[in-house]
Amino acid sequence: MTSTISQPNSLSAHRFPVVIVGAGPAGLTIGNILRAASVECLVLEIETREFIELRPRAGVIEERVVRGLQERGLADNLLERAELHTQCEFRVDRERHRFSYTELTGHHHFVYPQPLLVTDLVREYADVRGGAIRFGVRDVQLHGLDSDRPTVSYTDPQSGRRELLHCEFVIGCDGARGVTRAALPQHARIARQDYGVGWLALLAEAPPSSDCVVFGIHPRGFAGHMPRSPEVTRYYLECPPGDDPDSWPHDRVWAELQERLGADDRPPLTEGRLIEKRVLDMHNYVVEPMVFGRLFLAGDAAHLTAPIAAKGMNLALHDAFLLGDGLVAHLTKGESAGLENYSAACLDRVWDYQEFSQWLSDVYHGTSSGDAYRAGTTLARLRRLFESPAAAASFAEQYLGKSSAS
Ligand code: RFL
Repeated sequence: MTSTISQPNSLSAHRFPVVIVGAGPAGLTIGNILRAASVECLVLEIETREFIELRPRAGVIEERVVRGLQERGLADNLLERAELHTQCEFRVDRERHRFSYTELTGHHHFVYPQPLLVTDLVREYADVRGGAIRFGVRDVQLHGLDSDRPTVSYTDPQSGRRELLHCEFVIGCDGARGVTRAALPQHARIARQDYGVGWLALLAEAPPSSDCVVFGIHPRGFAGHMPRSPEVTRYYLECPPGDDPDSWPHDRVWAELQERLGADDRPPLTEGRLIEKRVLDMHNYVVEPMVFGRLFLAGDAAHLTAPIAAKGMNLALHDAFLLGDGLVAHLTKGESAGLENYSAACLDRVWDYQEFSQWLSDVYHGTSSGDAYRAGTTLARLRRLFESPAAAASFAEQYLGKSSAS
């Protein structure tokens, strides 16, 4: 049960064992795991519920991650509605190279848009499992993280008052632009990698033009085609970092996509209205360790992988499973091994995926780098992928996310 503590200056203070900052896939999954074990927690989110339920982002989810959601009673809608993907395609020099990873491994990808997953998770947390959540909060601040009685304060959007939360654990799930990472001590190690390229991320109101993910490797820049639903397709176009999305009007976008994703034996792409258009600078970071005192980071707050390899949400959910289970074991049974091993257990997989993202970035951006040597080695790497069963098996394992222990 939560309790209210009277405070000077008419501040009301509340007590929750766990305060979670951020209602993305990581924060909501941890909240759901805690509520399933009847642990009280509060989720703080700066946006509205409507906003987070519509924010477009990821789509590709690993089989192992779906199993993790299913084991925690969080995958009913996903299993009913997600599409299964069994292959992807590389287009190089107007030729198509199909890569049937399911044929090679017996495993597949799920495609389920992130807004649908967030909608499922918030409904289950707040409406079914009775979890506490505050939307639209402002100015979240963390205090006393190195003590065993940390507090979190925030401004309530309705009353405009500062609220104070006493807790045992603060869980930082506020993504790449949140505040919890900023609360890290000076000596925290943050390893960074900047690829020096931008991607124009697009959502088109157009049916997919292929039955699978397509990677266009082109001297003018990378292009990607990612089916999201029968009506909506995500596209990517490599562009200079920091480029202005307004310099990419409708006609320019479609001309570039047709050129970079074109294949001699395929009709042109089906065009449609562009409903999202933003430039993402391709960079990564990893915070080590992911725990500081009573602050535990999870998901993009702890590590960012540029959407190059479609791994960010998969990692966020993997963190959430480990941290949610670790918190439940500690708070209900006094077992602390899960929390003590949390950071190390996550970081092995995080670095594995960072390395894959770097490898894939070389493949995607080599021929457009303007460097003849990089272009040559990129094409050699692609030939090896198409011709060598060993290289194909290795790629499939990483692409499906099966290289690390479950
Ligand atoms: P999120 O989803 O960013 O959620 C963080 C939440 O915290 C809130 N917040 C705050 N709340 C309170 N106080 C503050 N001060 C706050 N600051 C922020 C935010 O409003 C938000 O609700 O982080 P989380 O949970 O760690 O989840 C990470 C994933 O969202 C992310 O890794 C993926 O979207 C990455 N990604 C993909 N990952 C995949 O696994 N497969 C994909 O196919 C895939 N495609 C993508 C992607 C990311 C993309 N973009 C936009 C970067 C495609 C794109 C275009």
